[in-house]
This record gives sequence, C-alpha cells and structure tokens, in this order.
Amino acid sequence: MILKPPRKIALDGDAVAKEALRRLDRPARRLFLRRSLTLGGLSLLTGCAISDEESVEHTLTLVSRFNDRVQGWLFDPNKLAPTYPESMITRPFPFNAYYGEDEIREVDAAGYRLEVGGMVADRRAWRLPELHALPQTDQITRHICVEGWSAIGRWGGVRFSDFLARVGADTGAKYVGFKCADDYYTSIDMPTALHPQTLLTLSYDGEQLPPKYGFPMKLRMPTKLGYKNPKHIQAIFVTNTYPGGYWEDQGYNWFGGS
Ligand SMILES: Nc1nc2c(c(=O)[nH]1)N[C@H]1C(S)=C(S)[C@@H](COP(=O)(O)O)O[C@H]1N2
Ligand SMILES: [Mo]
Repeated sequence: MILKPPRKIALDGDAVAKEALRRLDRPARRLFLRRSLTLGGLSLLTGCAISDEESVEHTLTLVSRFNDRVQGWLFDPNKLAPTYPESMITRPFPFNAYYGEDEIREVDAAGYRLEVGGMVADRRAWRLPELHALPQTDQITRHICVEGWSAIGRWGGVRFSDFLARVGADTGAKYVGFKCADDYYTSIDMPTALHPQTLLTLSYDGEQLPPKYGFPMKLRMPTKLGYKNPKHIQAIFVTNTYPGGYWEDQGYNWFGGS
C-alpha cells in the first residue's frame, strides 16, 4: 500500500495577514493600526487556526463579519445622511440589477401581497392600497453603488420604523430580511431598520415606483450602499438567524454602510 504524503500547502503568512488587513474596513483597520496584524493575530481575532487554503477563505469571511460588527458598533442611529435640493436629482436615474434592463420584473399590482413573517405579532399580508393608506414621507438622497457610480434621487413612502411598529415587530431581534420578486434577497441590522431615513418606498420622483426601480416597493436606506436596498420586495421577516444576501453570500460585506 502506498501512503499519500500529507498535503503540504505553502502558506505565506505575511500575504494572508496583508490581505486580511486590506479587507478590514477603515474603522476596523484603525483599531489595528498600531499593531501589525500577523497570522497569529488573525487566528486570535477570528478564533480559528489558519493552516490551509480553505481556512484562509474562511478567515477572510470572518474578517468581513468582524467588519460588520465594527460598523454596527459605530452606527449612529440618530445621525442623518445628507439630503439634497430637487435641482440636484440625477436625470435619468440609473438602473441596476444582477440582470439587464430587458429582464426587468413586472409585478402584478392587483394580485400583490406583501408577506410579513418571523418575529412579528401580526403576520397578516398587506395589499398595496393598505400600504398607501399609511402616513407617507419623502426624501432626496444619494444612492451609492459599489460598481462605481452614485446618483441622487427622490423616493417616497412609509417610514420603515412605522411599518415595523404596525406589525408588532420584535425590535430586539437582530435582523430584518427581505425576499424579492426576482431571485434577490438581502438583510439588514435592526438599528438601520429603525433609522428615521429608512423608507419602504412606493414612489419615485413623485410618481408610482416604476418597474425598473422596483415596483411595487423598494426599501431605501441612504445610510447603506446600493446593494443593501432591495427592489420588488415580496416578503419581510424579522429574525435572529443571519439571513445573508444575494451579493453578501458572494463576498460583499454584509453591513454595507455608506
Ligand atoms: N430585487 C433586486 N433589488 C436590487 C438589485 C437587484 O438586482 N434585484 N440590485 C441592487 C443594486 S446592486 C443596486 S445598485 C440597486 C439599483 O437600484 P436602481 O435600479 O433603482 O438604481 O438595486 C439594488 N436592489
Ligand atoms: Mo449596486
């Protein structure tokens, strides 16, 4: 019988530590600035030994989750994102999705029901007119996409904190998750869900939200990057189980603050 030699991986500790440091967000990086981050230090930070390629990937994922925690600690629930005058609205406002404009989802208004689930007292589904009957507000804010563009737009709708209060959400829960009419999904932290500028939007620039911008509804958060703002929302759920997201599960940072 021939015994296979143990798989030997030349792991460049310095390179891994450097990559981890690069992936630490600015606020988290600041915490480490005075110390040099070594492979040993990384193991301490993430609580696991780093010995092969797989654990390198795992470690870098943990670094990203560590970034989430730091962003969560630093998030100020009372600090408002900048708002802009009407004259600064970007026209036309860009479209973006994980598919092209020829595949924009068309959601049927009459049959639409917003499902509400998880840690809420009232799991009744909502029809569009019921959402329009809630107090509405609007804001002109900047949307920042990690693909390298930003644009100013005007969205109107229901303050998400009002909606969460209506459905009797457990605001002590960690996450609010979203499922969309396409294959998109994402989730946010509860402090951001309750932020005064987080809106369940039904309109864009004074008109009913068009399909390209997420009809019938988009969650708009000027405190978060574009990919955290789900369009075509079909279900909202409150949970303590980490729900991830479409891009987040492919390596984008989960907190995604802007
Ligand atoms: N349902 C759904 N929501 C989504 C996406 C998507 O592909 N599907 N893309 C996200 C990304 S990456 C961006 S930048 C914004 C784009 O929104 P806009 O088309 O209104 O500019 O939607 C976000 N929400
Ligand atoms: Mo984006």
